[in-house]
Amino acid sequence: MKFSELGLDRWLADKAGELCGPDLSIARITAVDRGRYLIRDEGGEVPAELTGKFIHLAESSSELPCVGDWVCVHYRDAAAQASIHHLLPRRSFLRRKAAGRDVELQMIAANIDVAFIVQSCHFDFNLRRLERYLVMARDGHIEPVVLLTKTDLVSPEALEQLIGQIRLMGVEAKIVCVSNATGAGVDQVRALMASGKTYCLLGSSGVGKTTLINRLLGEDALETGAVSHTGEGRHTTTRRQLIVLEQGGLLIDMPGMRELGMLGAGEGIEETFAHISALARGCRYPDCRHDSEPGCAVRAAIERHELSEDQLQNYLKLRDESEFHDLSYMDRRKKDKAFGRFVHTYKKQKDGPGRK
Ligand SMILES: Nc1nc2c(ncn2[C@@H]2O[C@H](COP(=O)(O)OP(=O)(O)OP(=O)(O)O)[C@@H](O)[C@H]2O)c(=O)[nH]1
Ligand SMILES: [Mg+2]
Ligand SMILES: [Zn+2]
Repeated sequence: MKFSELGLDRWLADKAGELCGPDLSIARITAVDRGRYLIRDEGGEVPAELTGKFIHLAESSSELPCVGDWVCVHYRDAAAQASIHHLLPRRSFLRRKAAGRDVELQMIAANIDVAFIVQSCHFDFNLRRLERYLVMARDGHIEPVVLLTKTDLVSPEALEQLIGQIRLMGVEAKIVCVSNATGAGVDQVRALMASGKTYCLLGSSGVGKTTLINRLLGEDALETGAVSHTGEGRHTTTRRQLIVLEQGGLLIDMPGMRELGMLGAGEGIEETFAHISALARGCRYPDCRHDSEPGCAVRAAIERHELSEDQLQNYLKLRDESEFHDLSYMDRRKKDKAFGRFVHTYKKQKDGPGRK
C-alpha cells in the first residue's frame, strides 16, 4: 500500500521531509490505546511508543499523537517496533472539551477530509446534537456530511420530514440516507469516498457506525452491539481505529460520544451559524445580544420568520459555552505551564492503573 493511498498528500510530504530528515521514517497512527500506539506505513502495521523526549517536550495532551496523525519514527527490533520522535502538523482535526468537569482539550482524530455525522432516524435524531457535531467538524476544517441511518425503521414520509427539519436549520451539508439492514444507500456512501482520503464516523452509541463499516468492508470484521428498547447503544466500540478500505479510502471508527462540550470552537460556531453571524453584522450595537436591544437585525429576521427562535438560542448557548470554557482553559494553561504539571499527569496516566 502506497503512502498516497494512506492519505499522504503533498503538503504533509513536504512537512515530513523537513521534520523526519534522513534518519527517521514517516508513518501514520492507526490506533491509540493509552500510551500505546499502532502505526502504519507502506509495509504494514507495527506497535510504537513515544520517546521520553517527545513526552517531555509536549505541553498539553493535544500535542500527543492521535488516530490519523502522521509521525516521524525510528524502527527497532528488525522493524517489529517503532519509537515516535516527532508529530507532523495537522491539516485538519477533531477535538472537543474532555468529558466531565475538566476544562481540557481532547484531540480525537486528525487529518480527516470528511466527517460523516451519523444519526439514526429511529430514537436518536436530535437537531441540537447535530449542530454540535457540525460545529466540531467546521472548527477542525473538515467537511461534514450528514448520514441518517436505520431508514428501514421509519416510513418514507417520516424520513422526508426529518430531512426537511435539517434543511430548515440552514444546514447545507450533503444528507445521505442509509439502511444497514437492507443495504439501501450504502452505495451512495461508497460513491462519496475516494482513494487516499480519510473519513470518520461521528455519532452516538448504537446508531450503526460500525455496522456501516462492516457493510463497506463486505464482511463482519468489527464488533457491533444490539441497542436497548429505547434505541440506546451499549458503547460496543471502545477505541478509535483507522481502517483501510479495499476500494480505496480510509475510515476512522469511533466510540459513540456522550458529551460534546465546546472549547476553542468559536470559529466553527460562526461558520456553522454563518447566516446568524451575517445578520448580526447589521445590528446597531456591535456587542448586541439579540435580546431586546433596539436596532437588532437578528430579532428583525425572527419577526420576518427567516430565522427560528430555537436556532438563535442554540447559537447563543454554544457561543457562551465556548467562551466560558476558553477563559478557564487559558487560565489553567498558564498555571500548568508555570508548574510543569502536564508531563507529570501524562506519566501518571500512562503508568498507573489508568482509564480509557
Ligand atoms: N434496523 C437497523 N438496525 C441497524 C442499522 N444499522 C445498525 N443497526 C443495528 O444497531 C445496533 C448498533 O449498531 P453498531 O454498528 O454497533 O452501532 P455503533 O454506532 O457502532 O455504536 P458504538 O460502537 O456503541 O458507538 C446493531 O444491533 C446493529 O445491527 C440499520 O440501518 N437498521
Ligand atoms: Mg461501533
Ligand atoms: Zn442583534
